[in-house]
Amino acid sequence: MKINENEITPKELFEDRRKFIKLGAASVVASSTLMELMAKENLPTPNLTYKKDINSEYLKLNSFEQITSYNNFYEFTTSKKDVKYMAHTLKPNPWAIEIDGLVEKPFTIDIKDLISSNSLEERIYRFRCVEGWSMVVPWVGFELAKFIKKCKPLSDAKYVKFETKYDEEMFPDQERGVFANIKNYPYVEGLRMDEAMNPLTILAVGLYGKTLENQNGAPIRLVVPWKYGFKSIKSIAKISFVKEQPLNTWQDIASNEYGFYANVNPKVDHPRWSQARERVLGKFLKQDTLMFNGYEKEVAYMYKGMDLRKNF
Ligand SMILES: Nc1nc2c(c(=O)[nH]1)N[C@H]1C(S)=C(S)[C@@H](COP(=O)(O)O)O[C@H]1N2
Ligand SMILES: [Mo]
Repeated sequence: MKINENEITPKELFEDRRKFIKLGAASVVASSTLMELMAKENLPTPNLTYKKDINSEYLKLNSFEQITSYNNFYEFTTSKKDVKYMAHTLKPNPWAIEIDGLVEKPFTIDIKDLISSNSLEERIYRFRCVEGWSMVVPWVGFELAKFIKKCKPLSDAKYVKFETKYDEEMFPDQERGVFANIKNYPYVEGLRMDEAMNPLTILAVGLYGKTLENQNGAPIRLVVPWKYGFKSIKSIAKISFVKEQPLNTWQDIASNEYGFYANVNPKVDHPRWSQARERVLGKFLKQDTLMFNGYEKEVAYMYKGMDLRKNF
């Protein structure tokens, strides 16, 4: 699969796929290259146009199958394996996103317009859940900072608050509330303005070149790679610019266990388990968890002088 261009379109990829399907049929010996090409056939058909990530760290990607089959999305169920079978009730199109709070002028934008008004790029990031598992995901999206500039926040906007859509037909647990933990739907998350403006923070609309599957937070979700996964709120319907630090869903549930910052930190354990190591999806052995999930160089300056044990 030779793609030299920086810009790749679904059409180019598709034609490339056809080429090696032909190669496969003509080939008698299953060479390792051929096996690799065939493994790549498990990829979804891409439908987004985006700039590729050069993957300068040579991170090994988790498969599309892994990323889309093991999910935390409590609006459906607490069973990570079942989310994908339940998520069909989510209807991500049309989908309005409301911008309000401390901005020059509140507005609403549909996901289609939001996507077409931003050039998309791939971001290959480590993703670490507070529960101790992790993966590497090729997200497709755009920098939140670029969108924030268009929102024209006022100078007293110190935090950005995100909310998942509230719709009992789409999200069965919002109505039933049987999965105990979350009583106060919708799911809420927040970032300090500098964290929201950090170039690593993205709004993701796809992965592996395809629009997000429902189970991964269609049609748009936050991705903050140096923080535990629960900060990366899914299926966002509202973004508010606020003065005070928002109370996020997991703080609301157990503030002694989940803080506002939730920066990945191998030295600060969860009260009930160690955070020193993690299991990458699909791997048997655990590996060391990295400070700020491996993004220390890019983000540590924002927390200088802060006690990371208190501000967990
Ligand atoms: N709305 C909403 N967003 C959410 C969650 C959720 O339950 N509801 N779970 C969080 C947690 S704990 C994790 S680890 C990630 C999981 O993302 P993934 O399923 O795409 O891997 O989503 C986060 N965003
Ligand atoms: Mo998580």
